[in-house]
Amino acid sequence: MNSKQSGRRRFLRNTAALAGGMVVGGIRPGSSEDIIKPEIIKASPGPRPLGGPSQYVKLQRTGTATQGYTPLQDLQGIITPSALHYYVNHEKGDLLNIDPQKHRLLIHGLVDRPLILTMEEIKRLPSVSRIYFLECNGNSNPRSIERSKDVQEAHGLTSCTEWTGVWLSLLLKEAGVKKGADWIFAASADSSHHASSIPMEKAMDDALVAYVQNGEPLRLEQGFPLRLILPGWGGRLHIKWLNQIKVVDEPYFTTQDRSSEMDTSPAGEGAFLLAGKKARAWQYETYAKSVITFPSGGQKLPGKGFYEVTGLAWSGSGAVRKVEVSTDGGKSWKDAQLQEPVLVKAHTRFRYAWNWNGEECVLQSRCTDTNGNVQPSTTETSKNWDVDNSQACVGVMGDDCKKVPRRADRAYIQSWKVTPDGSVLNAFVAPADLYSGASFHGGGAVRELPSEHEH
Ligand SMILES: Nc1nc2c(c(=O)[nH]1)N[C@H]1C(S)=C(S)[C@@H](COP(=O)(O)O)O[C@H]1N2
Ligand SMILES: [Mo]
Repeated sequence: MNSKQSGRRRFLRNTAALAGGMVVGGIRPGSSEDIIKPEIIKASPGPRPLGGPSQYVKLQRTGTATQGYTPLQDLQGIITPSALHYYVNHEKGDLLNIDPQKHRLLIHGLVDRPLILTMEEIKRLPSVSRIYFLECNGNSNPRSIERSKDVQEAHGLTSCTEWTGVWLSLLLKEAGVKKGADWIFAASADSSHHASSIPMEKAMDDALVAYVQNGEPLRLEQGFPLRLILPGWGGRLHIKWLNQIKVVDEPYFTTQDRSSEMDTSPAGEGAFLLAGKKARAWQYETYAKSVITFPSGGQKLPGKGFYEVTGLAWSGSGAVRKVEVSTDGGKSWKDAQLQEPVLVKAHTRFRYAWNWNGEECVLQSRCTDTNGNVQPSTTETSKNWDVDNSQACVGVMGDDCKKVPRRADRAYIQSWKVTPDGSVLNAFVAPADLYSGASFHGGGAVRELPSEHEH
């Protein structure tokens, strides 16, 4: 017996054991007659265009001109292919078409030596490649029962790729940061004038000025030819088409700083008033989070028996330490298997062997990160964030359950309900009265904040 066969036997034996001795669903005995001869496609002479998927593979970013969702349900491992990376582009969703020869990065402000760098000059510097996730602060925002039925539209504003570039700290040291310069202002030339304020501490820590994604130059949607990567921090800060870094002594309260990600929470230090409520200002790190990608909303299980439940977990403040899975709506939890590599500020794949008895059940996953942060249930979420949960909706989101949490409350545990016919549905449990239906960026009116600086 060759090792492949014995390996396969072992796999089937283990799987059968996991399934409690039941026959693994969907696997039948076969013979060589079962093998089908495929059609052969003639190779065309000369160089080929960018590789695309087989005609039988339908992978798609759903969404709109301004935001596109990664099809998490169709992917495995932890790397998001560049062409499927989620995107968020403000204003009309315009993309910049930049000639890299002409692109420049200006580093100025409170520095000893203002610099203007060409792409060539940036690429000559010592480089580094790291795998990091990005997550839009607006991710996991239930939109409507139609829009949030699957994991892609419910949680697909997150992706994970390998970025190559130079540490921002290297560029800042080259320019020489002056004393008292505690912030940077990072900007692009896009039509929405996307810009953000970032503390110097982060800029000097692991901020990356990236020009390569998964081994190839950045895709247009990801900010070709140059972007900022702020590992673990909310997506809106990762300025694409980066052309300016100004070293400053205080935050600039850009439109995005003001309108986007100040979170309503129990009063924190330096809180501002956001729509009449105290808001936690400068909440940068994304939360400990996970979601089951199989089985997930919109999928259908062919019948009872063995399934490998799988999904992704991540945390903006470190690595994933543990993922637990519940198949009974959170009554009991068991540890899932974390698949290597388990990287800091990267998606982590988890797997859980499950034998479905064919009865209705609710699947959930819960992430704990290396700092001890635990992903909250929706009820815990509303408690943590001091919001009224009295009209919470339980069960599959329906017309009577339109009120959903906003912003940071969105690290909640996702529930997928499996019905006896194998259908998988979004069984979201929503704290009520939190969401007005306004779009997530610039949704809430910001009050009593310092006014925006002139850039
Ligand atoms: N110049 C520019 N940078 C930008 C944006 C933008 O609209 N313009 N969108 C931001 C937001 S809100 C997010 S979530 C991330 C998304 O990065 P991606 O489109 O590469 O996924 O980019 C950020 N950087
Ligand atoms: Mo975003």
